[in-house]
Amino acid sequence: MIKIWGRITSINVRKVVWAARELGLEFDRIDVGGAFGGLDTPEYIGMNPNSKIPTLDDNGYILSESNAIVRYLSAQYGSGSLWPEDTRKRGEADRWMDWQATEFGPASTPVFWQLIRTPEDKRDPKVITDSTAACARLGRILDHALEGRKHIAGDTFTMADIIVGCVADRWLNLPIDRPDTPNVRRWFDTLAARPAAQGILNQPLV
Ligand SMILES: N[C@@H](CCC(=O)N[C@@H](CS)C(=O)NCC(=O)O)C(=O)O
Repeated sequence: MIKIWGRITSINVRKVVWAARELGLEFDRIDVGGAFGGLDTPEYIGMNPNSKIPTLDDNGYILSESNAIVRYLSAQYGSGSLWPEDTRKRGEADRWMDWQATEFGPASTPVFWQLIRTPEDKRDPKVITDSTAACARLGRILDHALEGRKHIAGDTFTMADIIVGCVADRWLNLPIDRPDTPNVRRWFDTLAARPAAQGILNQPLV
């Protein structure tokens, strides 16, 4: 049995649940983190030393770090679909997954926290402005990459669309100014229409 630990409101848990659904895997998701708590127990820290979500348990194989989990599930259960067999196509998918983890994810977190998780009277306008501008720059980069491309790593849907799609979801649904990015919008709308993405994309931000 596959178990996924983490509340579904987490962007990083959503990546893993979406990937598992795309792969047609049966799994149990256990609510921990946020108001559910449960991340500080010795048992949980034994699985995830950072006390974060998500954590995967695939029949006793324990893995943390959302992008690593999506890579593992894709390689293990989705060779030739989520996991590109062609090494150059996989390189392309990998680079956008790393770009999410090191660029767009960190750039979008401050404005997300300010507008969604910080009371209005405690917000810092400069943090909001700077983070919004950083996201706009990265959104334009993504838009340029998607010019003439159906998906992030080429013509077919791969693990990279899940990872970048989750951060694009956050960006497109935040109440902030955004540049016009028609390629991002066209690509994102195809992701949001996928059966496995229902309840994952275009959900209320909390
Ligand atoms: N690099 C980690 C980051 C994990 C992370 O920051 N998770 C957040 C939720 S998105 C968390 O555990 N927050 C504490 C909580 O939900 O209680 C990953 O990608 O898995």
